[in-house]
Amino acid sequence: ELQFPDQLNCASALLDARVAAGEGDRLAIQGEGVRWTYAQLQEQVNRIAHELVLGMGLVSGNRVLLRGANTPMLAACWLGVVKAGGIAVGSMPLLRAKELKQIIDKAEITHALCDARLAEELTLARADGGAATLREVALFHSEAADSLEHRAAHRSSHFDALPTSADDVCLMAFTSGTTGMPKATMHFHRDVMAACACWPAHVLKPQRDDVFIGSPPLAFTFGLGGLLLFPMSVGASTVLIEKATPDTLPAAIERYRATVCFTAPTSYRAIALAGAQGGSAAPDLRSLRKCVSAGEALPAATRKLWRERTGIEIIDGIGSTEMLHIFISADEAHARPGATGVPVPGYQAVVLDEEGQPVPSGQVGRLAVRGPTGCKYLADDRQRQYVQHGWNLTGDAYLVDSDGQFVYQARTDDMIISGGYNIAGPEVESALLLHPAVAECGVVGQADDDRGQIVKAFVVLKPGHTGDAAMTKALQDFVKQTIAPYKYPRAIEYRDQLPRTETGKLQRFRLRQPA
Ligand code: 3UK
Repeated sequence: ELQFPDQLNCASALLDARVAAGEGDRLAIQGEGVRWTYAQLQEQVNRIAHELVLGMGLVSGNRVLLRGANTPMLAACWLGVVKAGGIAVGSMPLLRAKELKQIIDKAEITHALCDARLAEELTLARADGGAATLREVALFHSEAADSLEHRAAHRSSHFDALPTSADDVCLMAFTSGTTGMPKATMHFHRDVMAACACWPAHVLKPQRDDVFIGSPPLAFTFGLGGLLLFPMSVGASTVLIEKATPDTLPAAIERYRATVCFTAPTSYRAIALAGAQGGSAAPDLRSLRKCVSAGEALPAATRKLWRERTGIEIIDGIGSTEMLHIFISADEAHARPGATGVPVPGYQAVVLDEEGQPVPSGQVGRLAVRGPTGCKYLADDRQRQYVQHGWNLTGDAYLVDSDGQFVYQARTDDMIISGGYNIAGPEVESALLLHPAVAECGVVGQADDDRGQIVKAFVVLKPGHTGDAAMTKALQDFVKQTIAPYKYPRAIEYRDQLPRTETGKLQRFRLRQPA
């Protein structure tokens, strides 16, 4: 049972505690042209907190929009907002004015800290009196005299954290919202500390000398935990780079001698495949010690490719914005290809049928979890569907196998029902990815008069292969030999690339729409 004091400010508990423990000289954050120790980070955070309170009139509980690609400055803003008693509301860098306006209205945002290079969409969101709750905006990464850096530089580097209570909200994270309006999930100061005390402590087991790196935006809780909160919780350091794509991440790992990497399954696959072609020119990834995958299911073929490229067994984990971070996972020693793992200590998980009763092992049902973090939507009717009897009902279909391993099937609304069979698209994808000609693929159900739905695969081929009838036949035969034959894709369409979110998730709803 995790115990926290009634008065708790997580930014202070993570940052000030390090400096107080005499670790101020240790490296905390690196980025393009930036290398801050914990003491330097604390100074910057304190100046920003002061500017928020004294210059921008922030009071406890105000919601502050954070907008920027991953940089040390964005991280300092997150900590400054929370230390000042505000609520940090992240936003994905690619969001447009319309989406920003929705977030500002929904979360009743009063203040914004925004990277000057991304200011345009925010300005557009405020045009014609839009986003009216937003009163104060400060821009950073700008030379202007009124930039956040300049304003903060005049403020004191000492700031006592607001004495927030453990169950004050400190973070509002928006779900990606593939259907309907984005939902805002709320998390308390205690949730942040609980997330640091569960999965990292029991599964990742980072060390003080680790150098974290990766691609997920800080606006995505996978990135916020993996690239900011978890390294701080052990006094390790983190590297925040703006564009961590499969093209740039390997070179950054080499340059910063990173030891712990967080990214999505497709990114591991793309890096491994490029490395296989690059020969001796491929970046040196030997500094890596631990690699974490989340966001979507990790195909067995990707796990294997990565092991061949780096010798590292990927740590898979399922987490969600609602639960804050990872709740089912397996460390390197317990990793099993095709399975996500077992509940992280502190969490319980069960697989339920339509009536909410646990299903026998081996049967597919809806995954329900509970633990020290959980779902609390901001003003949303979907709350009572998501949380029932204390259990968080995820939208994921899972089964538990005879070893007690949780095996991902599909999003419950992505299950393909074809000729009376339930078919999980990701299983067909995993089979296709084992074929040497396939670079990437996505499998969805396509309406069909005869069968209700048929399995349709969208395939990106590796260079040097052609998507012709012979290839289609070869891929179909391959799937029939790899998994139960009835699951084979009756239709295959070739694409140059697949639609993905900023977090690396395949956008299946876009594959389902006619081109
Ligand atoms: C899917 C996975 C299979 C699953 C997230 C780690 O992805 C995160 O949060 P989101 O709210 O999406 C949650 C949904 O994504 N998913 C995530 N990880 C896995 N499916 N295997 C996995 N390992 O459908 C889940 O319901 O965007 C992940 C930490 C924090 C996060 N927010």
